[in-house]
Amino acid sequence: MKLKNLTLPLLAAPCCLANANAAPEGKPTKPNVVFIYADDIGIGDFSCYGATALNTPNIDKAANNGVRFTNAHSAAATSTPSRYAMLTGEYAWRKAGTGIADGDAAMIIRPDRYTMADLFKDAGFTTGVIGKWHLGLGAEHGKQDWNKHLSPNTQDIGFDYSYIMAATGDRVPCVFVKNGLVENLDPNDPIEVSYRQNFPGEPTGKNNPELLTMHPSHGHDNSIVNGISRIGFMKGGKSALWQDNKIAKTLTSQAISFIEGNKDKPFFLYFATQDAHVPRVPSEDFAGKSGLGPRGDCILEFDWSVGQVMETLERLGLADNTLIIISSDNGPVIDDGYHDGSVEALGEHTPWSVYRGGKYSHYEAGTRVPCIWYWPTQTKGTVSDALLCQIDWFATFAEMLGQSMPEGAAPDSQPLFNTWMGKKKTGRDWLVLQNLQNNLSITDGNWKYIPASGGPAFNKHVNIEIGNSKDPQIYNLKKDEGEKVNLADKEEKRMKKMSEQLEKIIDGRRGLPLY
Ligand code: NG6
Ligand code: CA
Repeated sequence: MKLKNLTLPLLAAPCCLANANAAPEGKPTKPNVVFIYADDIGIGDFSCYGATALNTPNIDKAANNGVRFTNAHSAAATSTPSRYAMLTGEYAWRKAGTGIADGDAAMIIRPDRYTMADLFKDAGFTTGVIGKWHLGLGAEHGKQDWNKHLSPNTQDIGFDYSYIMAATGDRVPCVFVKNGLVENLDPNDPIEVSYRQNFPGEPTGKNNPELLTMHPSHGHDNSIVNGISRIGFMKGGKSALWQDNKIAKTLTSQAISFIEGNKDKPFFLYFATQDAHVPRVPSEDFAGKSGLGPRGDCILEFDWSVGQVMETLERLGLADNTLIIISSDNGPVIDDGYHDGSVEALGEHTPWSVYRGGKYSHYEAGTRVPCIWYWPTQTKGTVSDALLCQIDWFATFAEMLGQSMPEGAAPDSQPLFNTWMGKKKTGRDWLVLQNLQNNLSITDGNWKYIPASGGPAFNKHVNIEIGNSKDPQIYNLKKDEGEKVNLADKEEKRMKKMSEQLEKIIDGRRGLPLY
């Protein structure tokens, strides 16, 4: 049975939802929500978080008038599990098949799952997703016919409108999918996709490096699209291929159109940009502008996208009652598979701020991401160091909307609206996080415990400490934010307690008061 069929009576019926702008007497009402998700952008990458080599004025404006979080986490150190957890309110490690998804993965969130988009829809909002998806499409892995309507798709899990990249910029198929259909496809040039083998006669990065404009540093040597070799093989669909230097502009104009088209009714927009994931190909307006190579240029372009959204909301008179959230799906990485000059140009810039690790990592820089909540009439330019996680947005939105959820929905999500609004100082008591190998850690208050596990301590390709170790680790984050001193020898009792706590959480929600 569909979970969503179990919906309890609404606390606020959709009929009672006024247009976001029609708030009586300036009282807070249900705001529009625009959630702008960056990809692989770190907590040290914006000027409002202390970066001096980059200037991000639009994001800074949101921070200066919103709430800037210093201890907010994505649920995982890579994209697919972070996004899964955020949209379902369930830790990704509870569900098999939520690791980094191939471009031909089947839909990971199945239609019977009650999602954050369903919640907004039930509350009377129009819902949209624009940008990087990376949570699979279609019924069966590798069995999609990309020339037909893909089903199930994002519209089956609560999004009224979708304009998405199936997976990532570095994975085939390199096309946009609009409401389940590949955009601009010529039926005489059908698309074929395989993650197992090449199509006869098609060039690859491995065999034809002379055709490349950007060379892989590791992996990424399969099919060549726009002079860039990708992960996976594809053939055909020439008219539908995206142009890499136009992705940010295309997605931003999609976001603007969505807002314009829904200006008279409440809306929820999940705007998932591809900046600054590889391959990094900024538009000509930003290429070379940061002095930090393409990664820095893409961060500037991300800031521009944020500015475009803000300007649109202001122009339409919606800004005062729109909650803008800016965050990232995991921590930073500099060389994630292409020689694009970003390593050489990095200089003194520290995308990971003072934290250890980066994307893929157990350490703080894996998941401690930039995060800003900005609702002009309700937030005031504060900084919060509460322990928080994107997994909590689901229950927090339910709280904000006064909307009940079906039983069993968003099981790991905690409603913390006042904390996200900067009105309360405390957040979660504890938080479980996952690294690339889906190994878990637990943070409780000031302490972080990383159980012993298999898997590499360091990945030399990306030059990041992944943090796996055959020995347990425990850090006092209050005294040692850089996780430099492993106190395992001194904190045996605490580790035992935290280990038991983690086991209980893994074991299910039995006997453990989660909220
Ligand atoms: C890795 C890719 C990396 C990136 C990552 C997913 C290789 C060698 N590396 O497997 O480039 O695509 O997957 O990134 O293929 S994420 O931000 O979408 O999780
Ligand atoms: Ca990512």
